[in-house]
Amino acid sequence: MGDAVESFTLAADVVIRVTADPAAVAVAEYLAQLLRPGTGYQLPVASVDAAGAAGGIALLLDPDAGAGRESYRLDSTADRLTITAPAAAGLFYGVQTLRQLLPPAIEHQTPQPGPWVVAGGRIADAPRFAYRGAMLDVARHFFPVDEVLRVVDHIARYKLNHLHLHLTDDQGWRIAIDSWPRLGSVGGASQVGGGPGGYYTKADYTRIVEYAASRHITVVPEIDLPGHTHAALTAYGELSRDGVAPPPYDGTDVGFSAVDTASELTYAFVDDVLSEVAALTPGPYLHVGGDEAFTVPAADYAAFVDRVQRLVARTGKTIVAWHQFASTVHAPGRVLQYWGTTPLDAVVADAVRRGARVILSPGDRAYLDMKYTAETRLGKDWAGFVDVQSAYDWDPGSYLVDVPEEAVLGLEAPLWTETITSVGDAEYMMFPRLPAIAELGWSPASAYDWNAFRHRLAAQAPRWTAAGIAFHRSPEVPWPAVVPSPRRPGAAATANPAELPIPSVGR
Ligand code: TNX
Repeated sequence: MGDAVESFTLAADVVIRVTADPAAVAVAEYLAQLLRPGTGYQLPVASVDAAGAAGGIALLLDPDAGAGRESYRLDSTADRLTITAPAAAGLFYGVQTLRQLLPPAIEHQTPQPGPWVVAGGRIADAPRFAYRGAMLDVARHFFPVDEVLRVVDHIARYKLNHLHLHLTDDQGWRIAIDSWPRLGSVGGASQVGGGPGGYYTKADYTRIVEYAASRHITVVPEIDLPGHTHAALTAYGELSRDGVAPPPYDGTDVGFSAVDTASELTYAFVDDVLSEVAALTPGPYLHVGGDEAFTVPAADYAAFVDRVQRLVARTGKTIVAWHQFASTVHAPGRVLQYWGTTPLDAVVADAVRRGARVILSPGDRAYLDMKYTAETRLGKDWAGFVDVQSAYDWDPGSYLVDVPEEAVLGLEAPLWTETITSVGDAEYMMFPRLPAIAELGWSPASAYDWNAFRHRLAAQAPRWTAAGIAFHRSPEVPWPAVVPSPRRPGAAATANPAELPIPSVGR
């Protein structure tokens, strides 16, 4: 790779050719939309079967190509750039790699001079983990649909494939439920700091789900139970232990609330809510929280979990819960999300022996709401300060003692929003840690290399700036002194030529 003679140059008349398959054509249209603003080119999409020149860009489905539906191959030669994959998901990740191979100016929303050169060579690529996620807490502060879609685009850029939405908490209930309509209208009308809150209608939620699906991202909805339910109680006091609806809560304490686990009405409520959310959600997972139910006695908690696990099973979904579920009875297929800060958790290891799988979100590694340093204006510090090296320098596959890699479904970076009030704040906490977590999810452990990573990460900065993302300029990363402006026509054009083969960030 890197021989200038072999490079592919995106010319003004380039056509994107694609296998005649609806999902593949959608990826080709997505690629055209990515490239049109910065290049100013028309970039028509045509079938590979159509007559005409064979050059340009081709996205090809080939059932025999690659290793798994998310894998792809990218071949760059002087007259053709080809992405080949067994499924549309792989084509989509190949497109994200192509985007990284193009000059950063491609991220601008107005035409730039180019030239649009991709170094020649072949990349064969596939993810390490099946579950690569990010979480947005829309309960502590509400984020309108358009802002969630912007976050979806950020996570798509780094080949993450799940968006976990923390839809309910003490400070707000954010999803319309037809059978319990006051959850949205009353439970949604609050947030941390006393703002107006808000909630997603079913159409809003579906818009998020469909937009995410168009980026090969599965939405994982979370209804947090039995704690973190104060907002639900403001709407339906009969679900609480004293039967009285409390006033809304706009503080940031945790662990004080719970539904009445002894009441049959609670199970009718849980059944209705989970059924409606499951029906709206095409993805396989339903997250039911389970964290910090400090006011529920252990025996009551265990009995509640047993019933809720059965209710989720009836929806046909796979249950996900925070790792506090680990002590309770096993349910087939259940997934525990680990947010502890120590690799040693005998209860989780035991749950894994009984058949649970895990998603890794260690608080001191993967939590995007932890401050980078003591000076960080936003965030919390209960799990410590998490700058980029801490976020990057660990191995999800071998992190938990007595938990084999086969039990690790993947990892997720959660962004809790007690202190995050805008999408700009969210971006500041995500960048540059989100790409660090994404690389751990995608690349083989043999490719983890902090020193190489921080250089590739530095090269991403102009892309973020072009996309309007204000990021944390961590002193651990050798950022370019000045963010380069779009190159002069005819200037040398290379895409990280010295650094291939390299993992998901900054190919
Ligand atoms: C713990 S992590 C929580 C959340 C908070 C977060 C803040 C987890 C399952 N529960 O309720 O928002 O810490 O960092």
